[in-house]
Amino acid sequence: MKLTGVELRHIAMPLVAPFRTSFGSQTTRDVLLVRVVTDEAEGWGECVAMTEPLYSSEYVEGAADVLRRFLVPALAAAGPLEAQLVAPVLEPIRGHRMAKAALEAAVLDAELRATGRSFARELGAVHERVPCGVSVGIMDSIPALLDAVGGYLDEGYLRIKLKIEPGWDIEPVRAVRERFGDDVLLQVDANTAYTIADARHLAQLDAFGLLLIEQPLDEEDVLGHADLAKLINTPVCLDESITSARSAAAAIRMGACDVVNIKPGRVGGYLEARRIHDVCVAHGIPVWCGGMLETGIGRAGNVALAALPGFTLPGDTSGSSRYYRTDITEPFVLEDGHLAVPTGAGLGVVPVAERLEEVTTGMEWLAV
Ligand code: OSB
Ligand code: MG
Repeated sequence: MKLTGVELRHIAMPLVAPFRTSFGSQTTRDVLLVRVVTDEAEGWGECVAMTEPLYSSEYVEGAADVLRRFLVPALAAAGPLEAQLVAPVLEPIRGHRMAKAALEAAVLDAELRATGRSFARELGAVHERVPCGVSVGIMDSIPALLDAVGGYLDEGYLRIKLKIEPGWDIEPVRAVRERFGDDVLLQVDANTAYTIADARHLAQLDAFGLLLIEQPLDEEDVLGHADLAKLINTPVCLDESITSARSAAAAIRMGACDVVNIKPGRVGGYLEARRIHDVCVAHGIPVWCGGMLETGIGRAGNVALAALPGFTLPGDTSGSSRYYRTDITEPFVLEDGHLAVPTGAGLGVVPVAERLEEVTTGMEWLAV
């Protein structure tokens, strides 16, 4: 394929309810979409960077800047366009994995559309539908939390993840267990809000039979997670710390994770996400597909990835309605706690033009 140009499109998507984590509260999701146009087809990618650099160092305007100034020019200068070559071509530019992932996804989508293959087929999916969990934000009160969890269970979600932080951890977990019973698949996500000094406190979670505790400590504190894993019985899962197949291999060898959350956007793309999956499978480490409040564009790819054989735990692959009243694509709808893996060429979904116009806040065309 030959690259014709790249569109960077900013959209603002109102969330159905505020989403609060240990790093902040959000009411709107600002998303950067990348549209790659080639001589054969066009493709879409969604950048998972958030408005502010609070989950990771990347943020929407920073991602747009590095795409405009460095990534797109490097790709344009590289000769024939091929998804497998995007990461190697961009490798000299350090970091910026979320920006790189969006560009690679768009190229992969274009390539697969041109050849009529799906993301699922290309990545090695083995299931036609994937079981879905839901990530439940920090609430103002326990009754509000129980209402929210009860609503999601009624909708059919097969696993509940509670966001936790110091002051909102043991009691909310206890309350959910008491109300909904021991059979509910339940896990927690701290988004780095604790230190190793909290080990004894976190060991109180052992009583509740959680599937895992996600990223309790700092992104760089992989060794701390290995120490913590020896002090608590709840399996330790890494999210923020896993940035590549190499970092996953090191974390596993160190004993820092029993489980891995794979987010394609965080690790530089779907192809690196598959390599992380392969490393984890080889080590007997279960993986699940994380989320970053994606629109239907990112969700389509995530659902395809979640259908690989090593994804043995339900992911944060919720239905569109968990996040948005109106998605930019045809909505992903939960059926019996599952989402169907798209089968069409490429991502199998495209933005609905009128809907996209409604939410667009800025657009820029990078001609090649
Ligand atoms: O840590 O998994 C996380 C959302 C934004 C940033 C980080 C995280 C999350 C979620 C929600 O937990 C996942 C989702 O449903 O998309
Ligand atoms: Mg997380």
